[in-house]
Amino acid sequence: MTVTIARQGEIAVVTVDNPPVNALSAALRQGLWDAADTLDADASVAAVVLVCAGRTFIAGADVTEFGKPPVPPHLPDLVARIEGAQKPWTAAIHGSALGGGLEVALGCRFRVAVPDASLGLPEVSLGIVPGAGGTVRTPRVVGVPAAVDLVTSGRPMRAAKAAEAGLVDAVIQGDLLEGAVTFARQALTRPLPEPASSRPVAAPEAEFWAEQEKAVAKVAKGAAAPLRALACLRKAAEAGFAEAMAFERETFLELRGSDQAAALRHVFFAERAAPRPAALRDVEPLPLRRAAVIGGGTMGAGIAAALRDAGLPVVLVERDDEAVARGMANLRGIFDGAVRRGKLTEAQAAARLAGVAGTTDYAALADADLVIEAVFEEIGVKRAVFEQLARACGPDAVLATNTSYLDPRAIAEGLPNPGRFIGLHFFSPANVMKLLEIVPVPETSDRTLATGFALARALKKIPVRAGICEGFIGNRILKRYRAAAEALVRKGVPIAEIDAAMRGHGFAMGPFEAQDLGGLDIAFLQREGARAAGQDVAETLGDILVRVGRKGQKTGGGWYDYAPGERKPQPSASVAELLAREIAPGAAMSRDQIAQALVAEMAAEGQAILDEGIAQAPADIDLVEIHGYGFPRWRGGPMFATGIRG
Ligand code: 3H9
Repeated sequence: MTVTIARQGEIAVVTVDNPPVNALSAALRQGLWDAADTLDADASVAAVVLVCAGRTFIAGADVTEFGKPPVPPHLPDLVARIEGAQKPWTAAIHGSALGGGLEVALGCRFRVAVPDASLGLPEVSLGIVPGAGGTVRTPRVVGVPAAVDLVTSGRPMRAAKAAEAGLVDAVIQGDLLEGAVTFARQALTRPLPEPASSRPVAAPEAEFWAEQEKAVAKVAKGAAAPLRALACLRKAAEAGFAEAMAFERETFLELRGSDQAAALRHVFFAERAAPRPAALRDVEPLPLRRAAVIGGGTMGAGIAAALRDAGLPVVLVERDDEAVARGMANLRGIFDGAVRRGKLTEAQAAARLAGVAGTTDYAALADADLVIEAVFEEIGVKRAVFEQLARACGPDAVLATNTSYLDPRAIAEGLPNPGRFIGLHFFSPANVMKLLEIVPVPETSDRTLATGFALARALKKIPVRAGICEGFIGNRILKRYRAAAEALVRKGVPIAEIDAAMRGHGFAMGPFEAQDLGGLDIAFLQREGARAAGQDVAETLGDILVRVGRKGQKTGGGWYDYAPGERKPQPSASVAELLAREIAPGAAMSRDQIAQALVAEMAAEGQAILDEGIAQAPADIDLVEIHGYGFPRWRGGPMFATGIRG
């Protein structure tokens, strides 16, 4: 049974039990409807508490039903049924009340929640708007500005903040059910508040909406749902309840069938499948209690910060005292930045830093469960590190390299007990970027591999298994993307036009702006290294720029010029002159054609990567591009966008 009814005196307790997350399947909707009928008909019931079994309150509509025709009872009707019940319902919330779950709670006369509960309307992240009154009841309960934030950002809020906003009537310390029953009983002694649908809503001026539109569009970068949600909220503020409900429903149904919603559902399920690969289902990961990082540069410090954020104590090893001090300063910089942005309190930042022991002594690694090497990308340097690790670490410690371009097999060569070796490729800044490429060598044991995935879960990252090739999945596609963008420049498409096309497609930055920000010299040095090793690597346009010192923003110019202290790219006459001989005159391409062409190149490389077994599935490639390279989420990734699925 998904819905059961129990009694505590005159209070009826309706319990929803629909694992894993109590999603509102057709059976659950029917069960709640029947419960409302039963309890309305029972004169001995004075009030109702709605509570959920398992790890969470109702987490929303059942996303797996979205591709199918809707089955009655429809959610908006169910919410109205609960709101119109003859006894007041109180939603007792733990875990997450999201989307349709929050809409059901808004149909209840009261909402109470445990302190760590979160409440939100994340529909826009699925390419839709709330479809059961979320945009209509929320502003009536919390006011328009708070509703705009909840609905257009999709970000949930914690119970305390929800209580401040008026979304939650009481925060329950201690046992939720007991507290909710007491609350419901006491509420019977006071006059009942109006149901949400009957409450008035203060409509802001036109100017407010114009400002919100601008702000929402800026963040949405081409995603349709946030602006459509804003339009629903405006309707809710300016029209009557019934008209606003009809408008919301129409918008919901239209968006549910849209390409963007399909793409976002694809990403939703891919993200949930990624941390738990089927092949490792029965493999127990090794415990992760103490971690270590070798190298305190930007990458090493970022990895150490990520480990600390997950609560692991960290040993940071550098080659001399000065480098230890620099590494610790890098870490302090990261945590100070988090304090400035309001992500950590001073005390939390101090505790994070205090959990890092900087040292030059490999003996400090004796009891580490996991060591991640993030030293200079030079094979000799890395191998020397692993020789020391082999001596210093316990035989079961997982030893990982964060190399981005070297062959992990060469790094692991000669390592005793190589089953514990693995590549863990983080993206910079490592404490922020969600992607983690997990790169086993042939000797890597399943247990080590499972430990890599367990680490990703602990760090709240999206893990993707990658095979061994130059650049693994992400940087290999990046290389192709950049080469394709250069090829367009050679055909005469202006650099700024290509960047504008990719921004227009939903990327935060175009390929040339991004190189100017990150520096052109890294890829250049790599190509030079390959040339020095006798490989036939063609001269790129980027090479021409680096050879005259144009390495990007840090040298005042790369693909663009930059005024001193400015980050705004200005088309460069010197670049035009430097590249003049390489460029054929004026190929005309629309921005749309440019973006399509470049995404097609990414997908073609993705297909090659699949064919070679470097990636396991197209969805993995999509996750790499979305979480590591800024591919617009609402397009589903390059594979999904070009129809390569499955
Ligand atoms: C909506 O409500 C529209 C309405 O406004 C209008 C209707 C008319 N449906 O994330 P986890 C599965 S839109 C189906 O790993 P956690 C998930 O695939 C919806 N399945 O757990 C996974 O399956 P498996 C708005 C769902 O503890 C398992 O549950 N709601 C749904 O880390 C565990 O998931 C949302 O967008 C679903 N709605 O996090 C909420 N949700 O085990 C989306 C999850 O087979 N959900 N599954 O791989 C979440 O944010 C998280 O799941 C949650 C739990 C925070 C609840």
